[in-house]
Amino acid sequence: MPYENLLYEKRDPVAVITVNRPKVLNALNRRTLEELDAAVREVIADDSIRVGILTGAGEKAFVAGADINELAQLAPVVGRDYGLYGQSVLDRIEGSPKPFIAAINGYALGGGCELALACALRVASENARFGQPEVKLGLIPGYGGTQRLGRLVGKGRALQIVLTGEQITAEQALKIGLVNEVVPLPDLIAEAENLAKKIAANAPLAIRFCLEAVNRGLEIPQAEGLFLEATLFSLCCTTEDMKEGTKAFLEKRPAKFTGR
Ligand code: CO8
Repeated sequence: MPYENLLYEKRDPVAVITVNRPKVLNALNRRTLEELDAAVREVIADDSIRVGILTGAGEKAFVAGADINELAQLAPVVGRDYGLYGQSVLDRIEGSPKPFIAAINGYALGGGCELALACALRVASENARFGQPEVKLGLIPGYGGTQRLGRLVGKGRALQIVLTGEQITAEQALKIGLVNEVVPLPDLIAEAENLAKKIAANAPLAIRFCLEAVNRGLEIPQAEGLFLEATLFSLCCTTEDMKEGTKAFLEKRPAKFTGR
């Protein structure tokens, strides 16, 4: 798919996806959402890519939410379908066998904050601002904000963000665990790449199963989660990478993982 509203850059083993509508602060319209869907599939399908980085064009916004011009026109049934479609794109990011890192370079509001929440890790620049301002538009969050935010920062903090619609700073986001790190804006992509490369140095199947165990584990009782962990652990024991990883450690050399 030729991208009109995204930049897709391969820097093996990392792919950087940049939402590129800076005139509207990278707001997500339907076309952009479809392109994001395609780009995420591209990351997942490409064997040379191990981690995806999501960011926004310019120095002002990551993504300032769903495109309000489109939202204003939505009829109920279409609105529901559109909401479900957006959720499915973000679900694909969260459920991806390869981690995505949000490199948040400015406003992450509404659907933009929700996009960041769907990623495995979030690195923010000092000027980043977070919020779920939907209530100011007569709406509620529609791309998972009522669900993922509470799971990440706790119910009380999530409700404060969702009910007030107010923005919080990068430092406040760090304090409540909404982001993993805060760095100066010029260092943002380098730091996201740095994290990505640390992850990419590890065994790909182990990374995949960690994502699965943590994500699924949060949705099921702990006893079932522990059972899932044991099952995935044993699956790791069948991989060439586990043999290589343990052998390399004992031979005091770096492991060469192949993802098999
Ligand atoms: N959609 C469309 N256009 C936008 C958006 C947006 N979300 N955000 C900014 N823009 C546009 C502005 O209209 C403006 O355009 P123009 O230059 O033509 O006037 C341009 O971007 C620059 O913005 P501002 O002039 O407003 O810049 P400021 O620095 O003054 O303010 C803000 C920056 C605070 C980020 C401000 O632009 C703002 O509040 N934006 C809206 C943020 C928002 O409410 N986002 C949530 C949208 S709702 C949502 O995301 C729901 C997701 C689930 C959808 C489910 C579907 C069914």
